[in-house]
Amino acid sequence: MSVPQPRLLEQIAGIIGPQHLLTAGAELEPFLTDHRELYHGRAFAVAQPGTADQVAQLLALCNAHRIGVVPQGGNTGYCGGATPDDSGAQLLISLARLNRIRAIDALNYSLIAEAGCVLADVQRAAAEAQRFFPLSLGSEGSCQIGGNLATNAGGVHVLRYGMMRDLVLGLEVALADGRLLSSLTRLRKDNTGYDIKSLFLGAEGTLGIITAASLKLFPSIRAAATAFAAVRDPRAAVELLSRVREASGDRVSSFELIPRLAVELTARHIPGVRDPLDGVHAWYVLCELTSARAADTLDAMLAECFEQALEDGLLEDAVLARSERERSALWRLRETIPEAQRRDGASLKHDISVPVGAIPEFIERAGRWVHDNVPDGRLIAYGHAGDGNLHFNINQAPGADRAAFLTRSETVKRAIHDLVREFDGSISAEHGIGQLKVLELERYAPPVELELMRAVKRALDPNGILNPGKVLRPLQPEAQERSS
Ligand code: FAD
Ligand code: 2HG
Ligand code: ZN
Repeated sequence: MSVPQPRLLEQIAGIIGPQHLLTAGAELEPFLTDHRELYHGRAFAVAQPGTADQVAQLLALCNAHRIGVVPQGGNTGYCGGATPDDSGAQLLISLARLNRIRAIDALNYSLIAEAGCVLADVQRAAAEAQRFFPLSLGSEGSCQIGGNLATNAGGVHVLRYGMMRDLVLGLEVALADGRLLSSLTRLRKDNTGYDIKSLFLGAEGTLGIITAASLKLFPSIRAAATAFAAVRDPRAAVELLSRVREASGDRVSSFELIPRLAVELTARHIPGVRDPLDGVHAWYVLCELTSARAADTLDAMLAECFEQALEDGLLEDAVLARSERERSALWRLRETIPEAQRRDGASLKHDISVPVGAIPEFIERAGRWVHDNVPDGRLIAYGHAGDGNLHFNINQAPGADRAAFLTRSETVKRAIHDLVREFDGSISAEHGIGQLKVLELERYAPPVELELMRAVKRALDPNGILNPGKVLRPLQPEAQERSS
């Protein structure tokens, strides 16, 4: 830091107002640990700007003094991307005060939201305008649009509507040097040169700080059919997905795979959750069809498809939600799996994807490896099967020693990720890289892709002030790197 701290703090306070600058230890604490409690960092202050211009001015100041900044949204990320390092030399910038919906254009099916808007508030604003914003995650009550954009979040509607990246029309971004990129276009067609906005999506705050976004909306959902079904095995689940897609004219919006253990853990640890089916089954799916047409008979469509699947031996049992209450009970089971896992003990998590059709073989081979090599762990492979995305998690078995179990994490990760590579899959399907997977990215990304990522980082953040050490290791000065 090339400027004495008191002077710097004065300058920051001058930009955002002293009441929005936190410096006392206790005030900072909630910002310094990630949601999973994997990381704890330090920061010399937390700045809470209230406008995009203030964010840009903060960056100009930090760039001039070579001060690292860490953007933070709802702090629900899974990879430690929003947690500062332990130097105490970084400034954490919380986007929470940038929380206005700036505009809704119902005819254009779009809205403009500031980065600090909570996802659930954006969904609500869309609904009030008789429109639908489809991004949906278990953390939607606290994660923010800026965090969703910066991690390119996925969730339970990707199969139908795509990831966050697919829902963006334009962005406003504060750049490292203090310029504000103002590209909040509402256009659906615009082929004027490089798609610059896409650089910031999934960049986890390493290329710029997103201050607002122009987002796509869709027709409101007016009919839904939700079923919880016991399937013979993951192969049957994948076959069922393809049948339901065909039979429903592609109205499947969610298709989540759930193993028996996840049902048991949620029923045990989460108040109000119960097993929706009689009998014990090894695998289940939560399948939802939706339509914008109130007259669509989705229940009948799903029931017919399931009857055939029962006859063909793909399904063992199924229940259809008959009311909104039953529907949310099924979703509660699914959405509380991470919490149930946490309450049950330590877990080793792998957010992986493979082509949808390869899911059964992946589970078979990786599951066999876990069975043979992790005697103190229990596999809970679940998640967004419709997108080929599994949360291939392993929980500590009852009675197992937590510390001893956790020492396995490197070996297990290597085996799972090597297998993912064999399947042409991804070692981070939807949670990003953060600080958790920097070395994994280096290991598995194609070398040319890594070179291009470093070149982009250098071009947009030559002084390396933006979220240093996240996604990529801090870059060496160019000349040094070439000669090394
Ligand atoms: P943070 O955690 O605050 O930040 C995440 C990253 O984005 C950090 O690198 C941070 O520096 C950067 N960042 C934040 N705001 C900005 C900004 N304005 N500009 C630039 N960079 C910024 N994720 C999924 O993809 N799918 C799921 O289904 C899913 N389910 C979840 C369920 C639960 C119960 C929980 C706790 C988390 C879940 N997540 C899921 C992970 C998490 O909610 C998402 O990654 C979410 O998008 C993070 O948003 P956030 O606002 O909390 O971001
Ligand atoms: C989900 O789909 C989240 O519930 C969390 O992405 C996954 O905890 C996990 O592994
Ligand atoms: Zn997920």
